Amino acid sequence: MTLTLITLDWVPEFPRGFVRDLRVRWALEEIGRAYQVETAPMQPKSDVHRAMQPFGQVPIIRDGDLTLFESGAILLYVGEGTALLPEARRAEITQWLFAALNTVEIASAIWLYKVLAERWPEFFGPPTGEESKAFARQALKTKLSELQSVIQGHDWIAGDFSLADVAMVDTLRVLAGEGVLDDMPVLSAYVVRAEARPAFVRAMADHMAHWQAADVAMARTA
Ligand SMILES: N[C@@H](CCC(=O)N[C@@H](CS)C(=O)NCC(=O)O)C(=O)O
Repeated sequence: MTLTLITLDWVPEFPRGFVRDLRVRWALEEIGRAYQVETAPMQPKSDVHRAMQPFGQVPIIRDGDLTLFESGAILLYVGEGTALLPEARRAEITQWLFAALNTVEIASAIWLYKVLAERWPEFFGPPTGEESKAFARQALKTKLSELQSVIQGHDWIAGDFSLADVAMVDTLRVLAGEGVLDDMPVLSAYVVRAEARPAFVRAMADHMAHWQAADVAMARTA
């Protein structure tokens, strides 16, 4: 069955060569898997696009009945059972995949957005100052309201409570603490619901006890 890769119908010059469909194309080339390409409009985002990717982004793949977004999840999926994801090294490869996307790409994005804002303020907002902070906050709020639409009417993000909720809620908690979710009742309730889980309560108690013990140990050596 031919896999379908969905990318944008158009982007300006500057991201060409770096749009994340590239990493999916690359993996598919490595494993010799044929694919066809479809496009989703860059602007305005279509309902069909958002039904596949709630943030209106790419890449997305369709493989039979399955539609999948997030480049990391797609790489894991297409790598399954191939030389790109040998079973013996699955955990290690997953670790480095997350390191790429969550550690290196986050640091890269923090820097890159400042550079891009200097070059193209019309796309990325002013590079510094309060206006820049307001622009970043607005971009974040857009993502959060898209996420809110996904969670609306559900307790958890993907069926029953799962690792996806552990990761998503722990990412949202810092924003809740900063008041960013104050006007987002669905996300606020999602965080509250998750934090009420006995496992979360136990984990948090142990987490805080650990830091308390560290303070005591440090005070002893001071
Ligand atoms: N974490 C996502 C990021 C996706 C992403 O940022 N996609 C960009 C292209 S590389 C996009 O679709 N931008 C258009 C938009 O945000 O409107 C992934 O890895 O798939």
